[in-house]
Amino acid sequence: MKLFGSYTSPYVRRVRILAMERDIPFEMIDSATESGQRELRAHNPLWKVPAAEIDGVELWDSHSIIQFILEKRGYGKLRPSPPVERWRETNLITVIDGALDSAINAFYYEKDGAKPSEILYLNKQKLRVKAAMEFLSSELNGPWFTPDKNLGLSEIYLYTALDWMRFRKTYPVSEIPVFAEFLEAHQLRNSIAETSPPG
Ligand SMILES: N[C@@H](CCC(=O)N[C@@H](CS)C(=O)NCC(=O)O)C(=O)O
Repeated sequence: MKLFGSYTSPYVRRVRILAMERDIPFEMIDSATESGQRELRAHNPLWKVPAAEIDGVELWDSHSIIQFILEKRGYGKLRPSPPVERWRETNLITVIDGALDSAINAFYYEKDGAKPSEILYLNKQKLRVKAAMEFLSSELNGPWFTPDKNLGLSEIYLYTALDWMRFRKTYPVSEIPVFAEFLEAHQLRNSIAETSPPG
């Protein structure tokens, strides 16, 4: 697999983790470099990462890439979506993605000097992150979302979102015991430790 992405993106990291878990070798095209960004734009009309080329197929979203890998390779030792609670996991993933989209959006606007006190929509983005994270913390049972106590997609997505928020200081993850415990419980797993954001 050819994977276009940055080493800091939480969306890219979920794909890197899954690829490692399912033994899929991949070549990273670093979109943070000028040439990598040029290549990304030539492959993906949205200019977003991750994008991938696998078996001659071009894919432009972490969900599509992950579903493609799971269809080809199965879940292996990962926890498949629970049949009974399948829609609950779908909703958890929607909330994780929504929180991340808003947190990333707010992060870049604030980096460019925007102030939440002056831009109502920026303030709403930050409040949405807070509401989503509170919901997610209430859905956890220790470091797991399901009684299975095995790593599944929702746990991988939450881990990568929390670690990005901690890294970019966009949400006080370490001050929330349930999230701090969650990160600590999973941090030593190979695929997680080896994909940590740099620095
Ligand atoms: N829904 C997409 C979201 C991807 C996304 O937002 N990626 C960010 C990086 S973390 C991006 O490429 N942003 C570039 C931009 O907005 O200009 C996915 O799941 O892959």
